[in-house]
Amino acid sequence: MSGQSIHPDAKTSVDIYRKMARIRLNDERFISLMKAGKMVMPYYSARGQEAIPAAISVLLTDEDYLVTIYRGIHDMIAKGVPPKLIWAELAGRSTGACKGKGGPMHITHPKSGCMVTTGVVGAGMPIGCGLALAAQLRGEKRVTVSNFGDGASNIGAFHEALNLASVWKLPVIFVCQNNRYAEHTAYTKGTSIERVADRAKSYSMPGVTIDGNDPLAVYAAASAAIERARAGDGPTLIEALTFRFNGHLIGDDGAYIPKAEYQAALAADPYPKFRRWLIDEGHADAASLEALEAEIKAEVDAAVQFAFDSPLTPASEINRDVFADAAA
Ligand SMILES: Cc1ncc(C[n+]2csc(CCOP(=O)(O)OP(=O)(O)O)c2C)c(N)n1
Ligand SMILES: [Mg+2]
Repeated sequence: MSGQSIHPDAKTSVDIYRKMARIRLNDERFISLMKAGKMVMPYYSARGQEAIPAAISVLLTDEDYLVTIYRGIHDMIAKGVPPKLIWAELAGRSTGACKGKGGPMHITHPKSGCMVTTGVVGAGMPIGCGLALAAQLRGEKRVTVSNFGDGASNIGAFHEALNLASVWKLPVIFVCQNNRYAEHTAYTKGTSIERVADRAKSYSMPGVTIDGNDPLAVYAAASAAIERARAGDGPTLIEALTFRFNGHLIGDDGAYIPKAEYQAALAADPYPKFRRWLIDEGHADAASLEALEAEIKAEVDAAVQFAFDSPLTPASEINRDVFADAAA
């Protein structure tokens, strides 16, 4: 783990790990039920990227806003969207976060601050600016964390959003989860600049590149960015280097990724590494982490049960929540 100046204390470190475990165990169950034919959906696994939202979200409250993308269930779980509402949403049940009408790519849950999930690459960043502007105009202290991928940093909306956020000093943290691929295109084949974070210079804001697999590095960078946003000093761009372990979406065998690169990325798995660090630092012992994981497994079991015990969303719901004047 890197030697950063702002460290999470022992309790916060275990909280980060708990969030990482919750992300991982839910992700593994989604995939196993898909492979068993019990869930049918486009699923963009973020396994491998879990340290990023886990370490950021311990610094946020429910009042703070989250914007994320189709590969964003890890962001939602970390922010506090109850997994049972996510499971029911993915299974198309009326008890889901969006009554089963959003599916895996369009979940919102304002209660926990999860405001937008978009499948349109880059589209979330201007919306993040809007949320941040609303908070600024109301004189609220809340910040907006807007997540996106490396590919999205080549979309016009990224540049427009960063420019506006800087001009208006909006309380927003742009988090580029750079997993080295955009669909099947390697970073260097689609991006002209070596580091996404260097683009921050064009928009007069701090830009940092960090190891997104190191929760301590993420925590330190996010602390500084959140503090700056809350103080009214404006936005920050964080580029968190990471890797997605399960291809673009389930069914993608990753054949376009050089084998050595894949192996090295798997060897840098943030999950066992952080687990080892917690034990080495004396923040937890193996038995307590096993108990924590058993607790989360039981939580996943209950969420799966809740989803499959819930009624499918009826066709009569189709127009409700779509138009402001939809019939009750
Ligand atoms: C505006 C737009 N263009 C293209 C697509 C097709 N598309 C879906 S995902 C994706 C790759 C995005 O990669 P990145 O931003 O790195 O995010 P990642 O999937 O790696 O998390 C593309 C091009 C889209 N959904 N929206
Ligand atoms: Mg990517």
